[in-house]
Amino acid sequence: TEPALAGFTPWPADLADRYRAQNLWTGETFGEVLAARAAAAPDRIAVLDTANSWSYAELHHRARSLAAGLARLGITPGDRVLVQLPNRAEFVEVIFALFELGALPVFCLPAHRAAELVPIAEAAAATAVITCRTHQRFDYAALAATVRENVPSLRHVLLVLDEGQELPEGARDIAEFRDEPVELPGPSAGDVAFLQLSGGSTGIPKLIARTHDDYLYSVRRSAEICELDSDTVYLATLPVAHNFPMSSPGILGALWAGGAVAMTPDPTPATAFPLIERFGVTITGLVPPVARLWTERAEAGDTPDLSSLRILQVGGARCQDELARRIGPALGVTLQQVFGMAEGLVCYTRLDDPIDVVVSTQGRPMSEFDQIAVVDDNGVEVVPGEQGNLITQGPYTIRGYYDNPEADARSFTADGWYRTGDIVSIRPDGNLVVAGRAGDWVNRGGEKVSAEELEAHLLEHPGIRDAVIVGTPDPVLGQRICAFVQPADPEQRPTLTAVRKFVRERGVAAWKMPDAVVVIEEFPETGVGKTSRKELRQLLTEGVHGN
Ligand code: J2J
Repeated sequence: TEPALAGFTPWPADLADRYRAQNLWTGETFGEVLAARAAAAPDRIAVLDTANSWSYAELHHRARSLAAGLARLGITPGDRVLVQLPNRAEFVEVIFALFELGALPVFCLPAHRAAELVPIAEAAAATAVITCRTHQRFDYAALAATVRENVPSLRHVLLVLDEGQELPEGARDIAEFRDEPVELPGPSAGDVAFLQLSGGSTGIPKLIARTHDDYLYSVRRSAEICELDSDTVYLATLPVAHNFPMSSPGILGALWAGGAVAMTPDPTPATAFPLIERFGVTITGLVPPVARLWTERAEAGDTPDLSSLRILQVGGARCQDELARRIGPALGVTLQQVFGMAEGLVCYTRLDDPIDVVVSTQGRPMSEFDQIAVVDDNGVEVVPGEQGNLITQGPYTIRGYYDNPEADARSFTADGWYRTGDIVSIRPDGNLVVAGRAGDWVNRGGEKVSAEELEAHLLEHPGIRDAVIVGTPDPVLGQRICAFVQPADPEQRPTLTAVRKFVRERGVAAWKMPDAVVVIEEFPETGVGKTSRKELRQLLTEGVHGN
């Protein structure tokens, strides 16, 4: 059966047949997986947050009950529903209710505002939004109302309310829709399960349609690689709607394995460390800036008991070797690097890899059916080991964005490979090293400087805690090199002269010397906690100047 959703680009039939024949695509849906786990171990804990502890039976009942209520409200299979919730138990209830019903969650981040949500809702032609009343003093209900005013297809605003919170006019409380469960036809495994958002999009948002079949395969394979089982407690530390904490192996991997999902409302050590102790967390995933915070906190000593934590994953942006070396010893964990993308391909270092692989590479594809190639700007494969553009296809990598032919023309080759936009090299042992984004090069008068490479040098400076390199316009050179640095000690601000001297003494080519150093206390972040180069460039155009 072919998926019915218009705007979805299916896999070529021969490949789809092969993925089914090899039992990569098993024909199961997320709703069926939850039903099976609830039948096998009804009393086992499925979801934990600071306010709730739900068994598999309870989660399953809640999902079926809310699915019935949403159907009564008029939400139908195939409808798109924006879900904008912080890390809390109801997130899991809501997405499984939508899966039961065959409606498609559109995974928005708590950091998104109207400028992001309106185009997303339009591109998805969403009919409803499910969000909370407030979180960290931001009024999400008001934001949802704004989105509804601007997007004609959007009819319903549904809110998860806390004790004592009032329902604003025009919105409904999801508690009113926890009906008696009913039999629903439900989706089939080849159907699109949800829409995920592409990382760096400008203009029309790039929506990523993933099917139950393809996504479940990636979740299952990820859970195997991370050795999850029913004793697993996965802590969702990053915003849970992001593809990494969702599926690599994330909350869905933990549930697939019959383990528990725990939620932290924010990723700071002050909040997350006590929750690790309280819930007995065994695995979590972080972006590098958060991993740095955790490592520094642990190195300082006197933390809650973190001994249950066995695996710490780092991904989403390049983890510098310098930080990677410190994580395992500081936190008493096995480090795993994860290089993935919402479009599909996910690479992992394996738990038994030698330390050199874990510290210096971003791992290798999770599946033997993933195909990867490194090509030059003309699409010709580079000499093995050389850097180039990573392209990929496989059993869980999309063949096109949702209803976006323009983006497809840029991001996919004629024969359907996804152009990741990442510059990588593949080592003889098969592990990938990410050198940067195709765009993260400063082109200084024709001399190209990898931002990542220069950042790695700056991080070796004892006075620098973290560093981000961006190119800034220059009338003569085209671009010049600006180094944003966070000082290790706020009283000791590194100067341009000192930084240049340091880099030069490390034996780095003269044309890679920073032209400016800007000291700032905090880096602006994208919704998921990655440092935002875009906003740093914006800061420069707004007149922040270096020395
Ligand atoms: C360098 N760059 C990385 C890494 C992602 C697991 C993990 C991460 C994501 C994710 C994900 C990187 N080193 N370790 O979806 O399932 C950059 C690359 C990539 C882009 C994708 C998952 N890990 N990146 O980050 O869709 O540039 O997915 O193409 O948000 O992040 O971003 P996103």
